[in-house]
Amino acid sequence: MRTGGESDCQADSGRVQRMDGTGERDPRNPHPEGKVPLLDHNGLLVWESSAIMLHLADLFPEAGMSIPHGHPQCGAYLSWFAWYAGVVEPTMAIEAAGLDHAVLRSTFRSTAEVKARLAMALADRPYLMGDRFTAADLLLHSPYAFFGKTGDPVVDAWVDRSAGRPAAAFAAELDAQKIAVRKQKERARGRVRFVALTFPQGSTQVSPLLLLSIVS
Ligand SMILES: N[C@@H](CCC(=O)N[C@@H](CS)C(=O)NCC(=O)O)C(=O)O
Repeated sequence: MRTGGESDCQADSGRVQRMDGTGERDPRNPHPEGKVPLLDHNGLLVWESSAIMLHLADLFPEAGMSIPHGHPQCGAYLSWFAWYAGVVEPTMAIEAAGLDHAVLRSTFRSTAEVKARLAMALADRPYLMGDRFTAADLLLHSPYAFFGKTGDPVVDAWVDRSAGRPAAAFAAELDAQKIAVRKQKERARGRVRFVALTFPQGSTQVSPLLLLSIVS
């Protein structure tokens, strides 16, 4: 893992528009919708947490975070990423908005069904893909590490396992440092950070574990 110094990965901060109307789109942010996270890999832009994680996990196979094509588990591995974007985030947003409609329930299901699905997947294994922590765990556990656990003992134990890794502490420390620097520089109201990871030309030495800092 690279922790700074000669690191060839750069995490940039900036402003985003908040849900409550405060904040503003940052003209320096190349995300097509002005959102975060965004990965800039030698000019290749990748947006959406799922796509960013898949890309980085594939880019650094030596980190052991991905399941390659052709592997018997690659179908499940890929599906968890799409399920996060297509089911987990929408159900959380629908619940937060207090909405209930047959179309929404049928299309996305509910946060309770998401929790039950995770509990079923984790009933006989410590991580989604078995004994090994992968980028699927990194992505899927993140909302619960950030917004609060589920109350289901199996799922919550997995959240603790996933959030308790040294890389999570590293990412939290990185975040804390960046927030401290930002607070010193900029005290204007309604300004929050965006984080874009930038890989200079030809870089190969960046750990995908840094990703936690941009999803949390
Ligand atoms: N599904 C997207 C969600 C991205 C997203 O909504 N990010 C929020 C911050 S958590 C944001 O950038 N909000 C600013 C805005 O909506 O303009 C992902 O996983 O990348």
